Amino acid sequence: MPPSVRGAVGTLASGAYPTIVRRGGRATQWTKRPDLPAANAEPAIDAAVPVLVTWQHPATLSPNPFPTPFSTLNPEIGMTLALDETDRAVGGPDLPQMRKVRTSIPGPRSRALLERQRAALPAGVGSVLPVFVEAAGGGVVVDADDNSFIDFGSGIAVTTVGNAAPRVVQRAVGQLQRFTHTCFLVNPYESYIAVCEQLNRLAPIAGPARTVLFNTGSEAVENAIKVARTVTGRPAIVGLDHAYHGRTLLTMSLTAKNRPYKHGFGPFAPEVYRAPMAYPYRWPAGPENCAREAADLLTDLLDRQIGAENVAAVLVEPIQGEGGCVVPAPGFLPAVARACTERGILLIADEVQAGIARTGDWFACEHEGLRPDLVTMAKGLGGGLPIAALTGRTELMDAVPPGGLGGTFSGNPVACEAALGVFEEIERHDLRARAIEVGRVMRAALLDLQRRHDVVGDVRGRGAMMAIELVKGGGDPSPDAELTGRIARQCHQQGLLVLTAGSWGNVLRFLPPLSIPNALLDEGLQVLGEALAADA
Ligand code: PLZ
Repeated sequence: MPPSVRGAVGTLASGAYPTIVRRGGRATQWTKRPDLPAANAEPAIDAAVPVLVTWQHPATLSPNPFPTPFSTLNPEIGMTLALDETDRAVGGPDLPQMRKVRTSIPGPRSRALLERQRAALPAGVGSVLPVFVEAAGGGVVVDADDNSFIDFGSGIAVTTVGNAAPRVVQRAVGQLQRFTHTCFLVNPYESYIAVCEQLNRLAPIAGPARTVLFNTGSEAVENAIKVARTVTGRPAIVGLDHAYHGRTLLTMSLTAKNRPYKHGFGPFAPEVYRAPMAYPYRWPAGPENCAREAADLLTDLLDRQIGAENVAAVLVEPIQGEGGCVVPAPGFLPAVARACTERGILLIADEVQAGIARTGDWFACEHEGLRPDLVTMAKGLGGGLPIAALTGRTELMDAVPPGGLGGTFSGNPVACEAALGVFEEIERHDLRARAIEVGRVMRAALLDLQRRHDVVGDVRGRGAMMAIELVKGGGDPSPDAELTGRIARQCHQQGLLVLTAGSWGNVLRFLPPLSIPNALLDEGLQVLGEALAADA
């Protein structure tokens, strides 16, 4: 295999010309350039698509085409390319869109890598499915043994626009060539501002907004609380049962579930309180009473137990992710918002998982017309690169004095470009509409499964954020985590990547990338149906 270089290709500089261009599926057009020798040709490449290119440079054509260090080639070809001796797979939407299981799962290469992992990493780091990834894109994840999985996980709702999405890759690669880091606190750059401008425009905030960038969802939530405490001068933060907000001390304290997130890690941050979640399927007095009763319990917690004058903010996920795609009973969130407004308490919407087009709108808050004071986001924002944001009403965000918000890597320029690429992908492919369509297809299939299997206790979610809750069945709604684990494993064996969730580990959730082709979406749901039929 000749050495090759790989990268996002723009216009090729004259003097350097490719001899081979490989892209996953689509045909590459070739057009001759008169100034090049007839034997060579320059491909007219869709600038948005990353391709695998094998180069011959005029200076190095023979006898060995590749003696020149690539660092000297790079300026001439005008892009960042990595030497790739092994000719590995290229990800993105051109990856063959198919389910393919050709080894046991995990296969031999993944098992060998898992051995290395066990020898090098602590036991506390686990994986849902320990197949080691080589490439991903469209609706598939391809592993080191050349198995191709249908992706119903998106790396936990991150690659919403698709893995290695063309605009994300192209922008990130372009930025890597210019500069990789300055620290925005030292020298600013435009892309950071462009991301903030977009989020100020898109976020469901009433009136003018400001945005600050971070690296992780946890960090965004931490900073939302810093802002809320600064503005109100109050200490207490109220979260909800079944919530997940992160693994840092404060966000872990706000996370509801003990194992595996909190056990042994206390003492936790003080002034964190928890109200019941308006969880319709498990509300004792039935879903019809859920919103009102849950809102009453929240106000009782605020007024009687904590004292509203001590509460800085109420923190809610508009759809709970790790909690099992729990959509709050309709009316609950608006009631929470009213309760907050009446008491001078800020409402923070944690849109880290549900935001950025996943549920069919830019933000899940929009489904109930919610206008929170502060919104956190991460995951889908960077198309796979680590970036997070906090957007809030201007007068709140400006309350923190200069220097009070920041971080060495926060708003890294490569991640900012990736986020701009995400916005472009969402607009270009109308991905909000796509999320609604994906949700329609999934809901219909899941409701059908519920009709056929009484262990499917609940079907819920919005857009491309759907889940089923598995129970004992036969009228017994007790959670069945064992069954859930078995179904997940069976799906994995059959080449479908699904995630589990829920406070009792009995939820299967489905978060496909919006770039998934319909045929794969249907096939994935079919695999799930077969797994249920074989077990339940
Ligand atoms: N808020 C709503 O879903 C992250 C956690 C994966 P970070 N959820 C996935 C794991 O087990 O660590 C999440 C979330 C909501 C905050 C976070 C935290 O985001 O980027 O993982 O810090």
